Amino acid sequence: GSTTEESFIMGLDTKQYDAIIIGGGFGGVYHLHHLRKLGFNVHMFEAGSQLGGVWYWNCYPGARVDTECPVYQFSDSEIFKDWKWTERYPGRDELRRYFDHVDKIWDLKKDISFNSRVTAAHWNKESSKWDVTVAQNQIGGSTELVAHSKSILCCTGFASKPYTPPFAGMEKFEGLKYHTSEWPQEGVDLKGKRVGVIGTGASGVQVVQTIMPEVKELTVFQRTPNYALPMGQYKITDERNQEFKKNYPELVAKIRSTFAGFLYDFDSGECLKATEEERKELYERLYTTGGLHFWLGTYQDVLKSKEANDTAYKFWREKTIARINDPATAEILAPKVAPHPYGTKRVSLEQNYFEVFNKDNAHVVDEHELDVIVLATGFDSISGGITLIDIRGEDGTSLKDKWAQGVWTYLGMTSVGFPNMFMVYGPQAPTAFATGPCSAETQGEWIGQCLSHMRDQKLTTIKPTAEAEAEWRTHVNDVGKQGLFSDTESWYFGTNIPGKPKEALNYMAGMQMYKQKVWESANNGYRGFVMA
Ligand code: N01
Repeated sequence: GSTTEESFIMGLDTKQYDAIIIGGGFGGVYHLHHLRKLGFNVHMFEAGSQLGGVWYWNCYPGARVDTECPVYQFSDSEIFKDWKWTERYPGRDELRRYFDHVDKIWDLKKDISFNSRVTAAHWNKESSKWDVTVAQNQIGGSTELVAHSKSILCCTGFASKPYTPPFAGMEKFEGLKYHTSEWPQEGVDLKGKRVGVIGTGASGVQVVQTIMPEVKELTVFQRTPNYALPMGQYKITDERNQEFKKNYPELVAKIRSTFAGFLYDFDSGECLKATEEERKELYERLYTTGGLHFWLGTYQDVLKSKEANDTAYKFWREKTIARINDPATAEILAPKVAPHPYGTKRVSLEQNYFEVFNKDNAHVVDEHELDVIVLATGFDSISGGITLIDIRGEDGTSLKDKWAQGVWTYLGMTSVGFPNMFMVYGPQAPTAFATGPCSAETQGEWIGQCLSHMRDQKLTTIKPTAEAEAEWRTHVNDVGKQGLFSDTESWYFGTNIPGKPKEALNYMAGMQMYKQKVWESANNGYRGFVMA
């Protein structure tokens, strides 16, 4: 019989599936729904006790998305129909509620095991299936189960493996310390405390501006300034929600046509060809629009030419130092000489971050006595969440070992030696250069069609060829070397983790080019793959 019939006969109790999804964020949730709709027997394992992925774990004060609504959401109008956003950039709690709402509409929970961390996945040659080991935490202890599946989907997100640098003497610190992504779900009382925040990325900026009013003293340890832009937050009224809904098909079509899955694209002009006035006018408009417009909506050559880039940095710096009272502090937060080109590290959105440093009890420094340390020190990004799992392929080699000197994938979704393993929102795909939901849906449609094709053709395995994989790796890294990004040390290239090879972890040619590439393969008999 067909694969679905087989799974059905075996029954759920034997833990036999067509697909096991690892992780319940945007990627996992979309794939569970989509593959189930296509008739597959799918099950999700999620380490947390609720859906949301990063939006479950990152409950630190001020956690909020940097993508405005109605972009950071699924395109299904059934989901949007009875949902209302309250803010232009929704906060973490609202996003968590959104996941509960999605669960209600798509009826997901019946196929999810929570508090269930996938620790290993080994390809079983005899059965041509994955044996998946799951550690389940329940009240009264933890148990381990092994489930079997024809395919596995790593929907582990790009920021699921927190990174804490090995700070000398940290073990002697007697106060409380938390990494932002491991913040206690019940919260931490910071009132009257001397708090230190290490790291000024997106997480650090949000923590700093949020906890300032309650702490006694705030010390921010900055290694590199964050060229943060004003968020331009505002309330979303009922009327505005209605407008979104009325125009939703057009909005979705637009989102699906842009470079990064936003509602806007880079400006079509060229910075170096524009006059001083034209440039000023554009920068002013993008900056005051709020959000990431002054980054991903500006002239494209700003991210490619140093000369163009300098004009953007100068503009940003002037705007920023005007908000900081003390010139020495201003020089730390927005130095005269840019430490790296503008926008080549992730630009964050802030609400009153720079004003925090006008308070007498806030400092940016090096050494201090503290009660609480907030580790906003980032993640072993993009590949770290996948290699955290002991994944072993055809010849028993682990994916972690295969990737020790660099990431190898074909189309950012598959890897030689690991049949029927798909990665969603992982390395060598648009991932951090596209919005999460847009990536999830783009890759989900491809994976869904691929698995359906295999079912129709009665095929058991799909694996990429070594040539196709090598070609993709070269292409991804060639694209990564274009422009100014690769000159800057950042998690985009893995250089935030000591010993991690420097390489393009994202496919930076944009979502449209990515779609073209993946569908070119599918439409040509899954070129670059061997199916059997
Ligand atoms: O992590 P980061 P993050 N000594 O890696 C510093 C998404 N996100 O959690 O820049 C001293 O960006 C490090 O300094 P430097 C988003 O995509 C989104 O903030 O390496 N400092 C840096 O300042 C984001 O980009 C949202 O010099 C050290 C900081 O720690 C990604 O997740 C919210 C150090 C790490 O910043 C990661 O953001 C939050 C050391 N040894 C996250 N090691 C929203 O949508 C590291 N640092 C709003």
